[in-house]
Amino acid sequence: MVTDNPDDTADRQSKLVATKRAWAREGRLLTGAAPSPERPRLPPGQRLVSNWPVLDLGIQPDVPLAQWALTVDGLVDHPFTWSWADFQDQPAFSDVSDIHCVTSWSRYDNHWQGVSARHIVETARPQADAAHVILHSHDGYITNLSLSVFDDADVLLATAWEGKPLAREHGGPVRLVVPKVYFWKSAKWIRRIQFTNDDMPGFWEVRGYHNEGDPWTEQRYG
Ligand SMILES: Nc1nc2c(c(=O)[nH]1)N[C@H]1C(S)=C(S)[C@@H](COP(=O)(O)O)O[C@H]1N2
Ligand SMILES: [Mo]
Repeated sequence: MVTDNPDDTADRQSKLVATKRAWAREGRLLTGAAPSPERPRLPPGQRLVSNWPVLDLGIQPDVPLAQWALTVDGLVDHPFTWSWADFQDQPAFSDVSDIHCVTSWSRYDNHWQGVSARHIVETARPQADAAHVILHSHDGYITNLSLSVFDDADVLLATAWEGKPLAREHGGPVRLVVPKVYFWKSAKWIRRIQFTNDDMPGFWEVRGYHNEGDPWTEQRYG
């Protein structure tokens, strides 16, 4: 793994983390609006952007395809590790979905290509007691989802966005995309998908952010 400017990175990272923890303490951006019966496309407190901001801890790992691997393990009948070539052999999946980031920007109509989460689930075959999915990334980032949120028709491991290979700054070669929850749950530079019985709150979830992160009920902090 190659890291850009490690000195800057540590500094930026601690400032960003301090700011985002303060937002959580203050309940910043919460509208307190009553949930509307029919779900609007734009969740409460969000604003639409047309660019695509980059948000991470300042470490953007360089993962050469020759070294790239994805491990799927934990409470599954069929744990496996795929090389990049193995990943390319999986059924292709594409979808169009919206991004909602907890820092209040949303971006509509992102065209994704990759491998569906449902294909991962079908291949790995989670055991009856598997209830959570823990996502591990090359920058040390961890986030968690309930299995039912991961196992949804619009969730994928994305390798391309708008027809082009996913840029490194956005999590390339492969990132998770989970459209129905805030974007911090969409792990960039993913390397391991672990199925568990016990939940394991991740980087932001232990720093004041909500465990589930539903944008329509403003599960920003918790
Ligand atoms: N590995 C990893 N994944 C991550 C993050 C990170 O720091 N590391 N940041 C999360 C956050 S807070 C957001 S909003 C989105 C941002 O993705 P983008 O930079 O492609 O917009 O990635 C999420 N996934
Ligand atoms: Mo975020």
